[in-house]
Amino acid sequence: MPTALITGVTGQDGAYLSRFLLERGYRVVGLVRRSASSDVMAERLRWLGIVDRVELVDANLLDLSSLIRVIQTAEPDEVYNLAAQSFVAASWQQPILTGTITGIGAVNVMEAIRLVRPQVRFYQASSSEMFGRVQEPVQSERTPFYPRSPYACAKLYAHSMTVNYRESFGMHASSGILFNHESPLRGIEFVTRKITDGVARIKLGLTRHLELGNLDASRDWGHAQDYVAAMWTMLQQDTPDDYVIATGRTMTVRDFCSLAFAHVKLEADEHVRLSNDLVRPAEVNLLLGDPTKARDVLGWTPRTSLESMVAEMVDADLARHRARMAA
Ligand code: NDP
Ligand code: GDR
Repeated sequence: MPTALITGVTGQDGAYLSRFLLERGYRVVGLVRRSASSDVMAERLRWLGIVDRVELVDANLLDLSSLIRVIQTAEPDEVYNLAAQSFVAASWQQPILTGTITGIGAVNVMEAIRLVRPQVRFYQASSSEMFGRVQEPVQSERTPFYPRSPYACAKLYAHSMTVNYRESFGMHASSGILFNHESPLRGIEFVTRKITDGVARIKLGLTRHLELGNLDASRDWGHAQDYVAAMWTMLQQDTPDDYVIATGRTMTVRDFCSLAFAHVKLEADEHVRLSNDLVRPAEVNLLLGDPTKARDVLGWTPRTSLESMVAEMVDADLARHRARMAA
C-alpha cells in the first residue's frame, strides 16, 4: 500500500486529494498545524466522510524539525505540498508571513525530503497567479511570469526552488501550475464561494445584498475534484516536470455572479453592491490557461462544466443554511 503525505490536508484541495488517494488504496497521512479549534479543524474531511481514514499528524511548515520528524515516521512514497497562506488579498496585509509559509515553507518540505527520504516523489502547488500581469493572452508552461502580489511572488519562489531541487539534486519534484479551482469546500473568502454563499443567503431571506470588489476580473475556473487527479497523475510519470492545469475557458466575476443568481431565479444587478475596500492594490485582470501539455502527456482533461459547478456550489450553500435555520 503506497503512502502519501499531504500538507494542507485541512484545506479544499487536501480534502479532495485525500479522498482521491484513499479510493486508490493509498495510506493517507495529513499534516495539520496545532490549533485551539481542533474540533472544527478537519471539517472538510468530515464533509467528505473520510475523516476517520486519514492519519492526522502535527507539524508546521515553518518548523523544519517537525517536517523531518513526520517524514521519518510516516515514511511516505509521495509528498503533496498544498499548505500555504493562499488568500491573495491577505498577502498585502501579511507579506512576510505569506513569504515565509508559501515560499520558504515549500523549501522546508523539500529540505526535509532531501535529508531524510530523497527518493520521495514531490508535488508543489504552484499557481496561475505567477502569470499575474499576463505576458501572453493564453498562458502555458512557456509563458513568462509577472507576479502581482506578495502571494504570487512567494509562489514563484517556491516554484523556482522546485525546479532547482529537481535540477540540482535529481529529486522527483513536479509543479502543477493550477488555475483557479473551486467547489462547495472552497474557503468562504474566495470570490466564487462568497458569491454562492451570498446567493443562498439572499434566496433564503437572511440578507439582501452581496458586496464585491472588481467584477471585471476574468478567471479560468475549474472544479477542485478534477484538479487533484492531475496532481496525482504528475507523480506517476517517470520524469518529473511542470504542467499547466486549466479548462481553457475564462469568465468575468460579473458573469459568474449572473450564473449563480440565475440558478435560484434572481437578478444579480438587484443584489450586488460594489465596495472599493475589496479592490486590490494590484489586480490580475485576466487568466486563461492552455492545458495542452497536460492533455497530451498526462491524458488529463477537466470533466466538470462551470455551469454544473456553480449549481453544485449554490445548492450546497442553500443546504448548509437551511440546516442551520432548522437547528
Ligand atoms: P486552502 O487555503 O483551502 O488550504 C491551505 C492549507 O494550508 C490549509 O490546510 C492550512 O491549514 C494549511 N496551512 C497554512 N499554513 C500552514 C502552516 N504554517 N503549516 C501547515 N499547514 C499550513 O488552499 P487550497 O486547498 O485552495 O489550495 C491548495 C494549495 O494550492 C495552496 O498552496 C494554494 O496556494 C494552491 N493553489 C490553489 C488554487 C485554487 O484555486 N484553489 C490554484 C493554484 C494554487 P489550516 O486549515 O490550519 O489553515
Ligand atoms: P484569486 O481568487 O485571487 O484568483 O486566487 P479570489 O477568488 O480571491 O479572487 C478572484 C478575483 O475576484 C475578484 N473579486 C473578489 N475576490 C474576493 N476574494 N472577494 C471579493 O469580494 C471580490 N470581488 C472581486 C478579485 O479581485 C480577483 O480578481 C485564488 C487562490 O486560490 C490562490 O491561492 C490561487 O493561487 C489562485 O486562485 C489561482
